Amino acid sequence: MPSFKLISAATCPFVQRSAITLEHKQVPYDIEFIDLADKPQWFVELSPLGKVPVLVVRDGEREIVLFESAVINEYLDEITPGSLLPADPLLRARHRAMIEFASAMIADTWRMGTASTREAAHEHALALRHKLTRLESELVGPFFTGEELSLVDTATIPVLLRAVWTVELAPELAVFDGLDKIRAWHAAATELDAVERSAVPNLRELYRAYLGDRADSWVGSKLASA
Ligand SMILES: N[C@@H](CCC(=O)N[C@@H](CS)C(=O)NCC(=O)O)C(=O)O
Repeated sequence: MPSFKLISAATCPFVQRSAITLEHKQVPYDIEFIDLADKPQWFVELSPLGKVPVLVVRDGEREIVLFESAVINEYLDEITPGSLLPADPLLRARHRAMIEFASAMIADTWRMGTASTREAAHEHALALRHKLTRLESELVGPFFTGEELSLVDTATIPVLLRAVWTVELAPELAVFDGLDKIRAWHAAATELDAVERSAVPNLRELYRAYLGDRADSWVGSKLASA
């Protein structure tokens, strides 16, 4: 087995996707946190897009730098027992598409949390809710395909966590109202050891503080009155 080093930023949902996959597949790894607001020069040279996650893979003589969470996760899945993607090529393609769909939800969630006005936050909340409503009709429960975790789960759980933390601050955004299977998905995810170990222990507080520190965030402004 190669050795792995995950380059992380503590609150990044894309990093958490890979960390959940590493933890769930019980792959040993080192982790190094960087400050994205002040990227170290070695990281700028290492990361082709200047983004986290980056997975540095040392395999014998080779050192290969992987980037893009979906690519990292598929690689980790391929080199470990028990696939987190369906065997059928058509379903596998559908799962890859749903992982991309989860990326769009990460964008909605970030925009909802950082929007400067109530109206804009509601607009992004609605966009997120539309996507979650689609998912509600497709997901088996408690996880995407049933009892077992899939790569769609490892890609979606980080956004479910952050969306819930955002709505805790501004319940009027009503993202999850009536979406009982999505709520159950979130609840099941929070019970997983792999999810707990994938993040720094105070991630919820860090995420809230990140929103609160943004002077222009309407959701963040709720922290002052929370
Ligand atoms: N498509 C990428 C997105 C990664 C991404 O956007 N990471 C953010 C942090 S959450 C980042 O590194 N941003 C730094 C920058 O854009 O300068 C993936 O799935 O890995």
